[in-house]
Amino acid sequence: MLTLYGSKNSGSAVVEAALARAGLAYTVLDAARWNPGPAYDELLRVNPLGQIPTLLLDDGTVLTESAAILIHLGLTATPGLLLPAEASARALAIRGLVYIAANCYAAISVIDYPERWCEPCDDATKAQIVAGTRARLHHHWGLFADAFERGFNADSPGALELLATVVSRWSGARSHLQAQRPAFHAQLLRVEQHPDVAQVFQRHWS
Ligand SMILES: N[C@@H](CCC(=O)N[C@@H](CS)C(=O)NCC(=O)O)C(=O)O
Repeated sequence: MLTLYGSKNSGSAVVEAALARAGLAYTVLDAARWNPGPAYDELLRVNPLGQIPTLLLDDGTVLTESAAILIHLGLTATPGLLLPAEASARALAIRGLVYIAANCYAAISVIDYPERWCEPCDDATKAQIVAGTRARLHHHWGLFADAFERGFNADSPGALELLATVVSRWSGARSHLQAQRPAFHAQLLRVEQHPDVAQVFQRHWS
């Protein structure tokens, strides 16, 4: 049985959605930095960064980093389900997963914890970091839409569609996309409605 360290309304939603889509059994251990206690202590033991999603495989292997987790699930699930079977399309999907992790999810981490990125750090500096990172995040999403919209498959979502759907919910990215890239924004809404994942997303976001 796979164990997912996660929390409502967090990035663990994407791994739950991928597991649901692949029909893989898992249990969730409710753990997060903002919810200190024994479960968070256990998360810190397996992932010293204390970040979710963290996935514990059957053999005890610890997987962190949402893109790595999704690529692993894509390689082990039914071929073609979470990662495209065709090599060029798969390469593009892997590029997109790493793009989101490196350019969008990482920006969210700066916005959530600006004090980690300045020394010394006063409130004005933190506010400047947050404002600049948020603007850059929105720019990154616009470029993502331009590069990936054509191959985006909202009606049969794989790892890339699921990660884009979850990470774009944060820091005003959806409003930005709705205004600047409305067709791509509509695709994200369609992914949320897919019957394999709709319940997972409702549980996280209701
Ligand atoms: N690079 C990680 C980032 C994960 C991450 O930042 N998760 C957030 C929750 S959505 C978290 O646990 N933050 C707590 C922290 O950074 O201390 C990934 O791609 O999975």
